Amino acid sequence: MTSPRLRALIFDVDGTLANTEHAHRAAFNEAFAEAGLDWHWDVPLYTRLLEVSGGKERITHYWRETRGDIRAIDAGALADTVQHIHDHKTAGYERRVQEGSVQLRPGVLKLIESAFNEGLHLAIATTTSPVNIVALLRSAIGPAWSSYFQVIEDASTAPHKKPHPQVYLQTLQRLRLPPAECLAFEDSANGLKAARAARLATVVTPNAFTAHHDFAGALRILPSLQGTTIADLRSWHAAAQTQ
Ligand code: XBP
Ligand code: MG
Repeated sequence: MTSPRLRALIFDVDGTLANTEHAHRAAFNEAFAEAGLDWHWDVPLYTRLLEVSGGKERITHYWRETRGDIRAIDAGALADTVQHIHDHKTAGYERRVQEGSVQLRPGVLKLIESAFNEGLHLAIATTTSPVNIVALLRSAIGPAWSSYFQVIEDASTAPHKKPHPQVYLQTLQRLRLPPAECLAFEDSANGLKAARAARLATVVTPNAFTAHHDFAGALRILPSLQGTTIADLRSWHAAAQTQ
């Protein structure tokens, strides 16, 4: 029996396509100040908070874990307040991306273009908000960016955040492909867990916020996708099928 062919690449966004978390962190802190809160997420604290996927979930987690006053607020008011803060944060992040403070990681654009030209299906599976994807890829690739991607699953379509596999399972369902014919690309332990739970072989490219994470189960752990070719991916993918 021949081993499954590689037919699709599924990309995480934050930390994988681009190092975005410095801009997210700045946008969170700006939103806290705008809301009159004395909260400030420095790099060490944000690195820990990134273990909670999803900006709204991260805010709620921080509020619940570190500021006892959350217990006095009813659930509806809490959700409204978190949504308000997150809306301001998303606007601040979008502005920072449009001002050019976020670039694609080395090798990403070349790999996406090569994969597209070789007829591989491309997809995005992220826990970030849809406006953040548009801002990043429009700025990095141009207005035709969405023509590269057949499927996009994000925080608006997959409410269960990584390490839950929902975003990957929904991506595979929409691609109409088995996981054995795909490769996932991630930067974090939560992302790797989500992809592996969907039975996807996963290439990990850590970054400064995730270098200390446990990447057991990764197909490859690379400093970046610089120099990675489609032939490399096909070879790694084929070898993974025999394991
Ligand atoms: C990373 C996340 C997101 C971002 C912030 O997403 O967990 O929450 O940190 O974006 P991924 P939002 O690595 O899956 O792309 O505030 O829009 O959630
Ligand atoms: Mg990520």
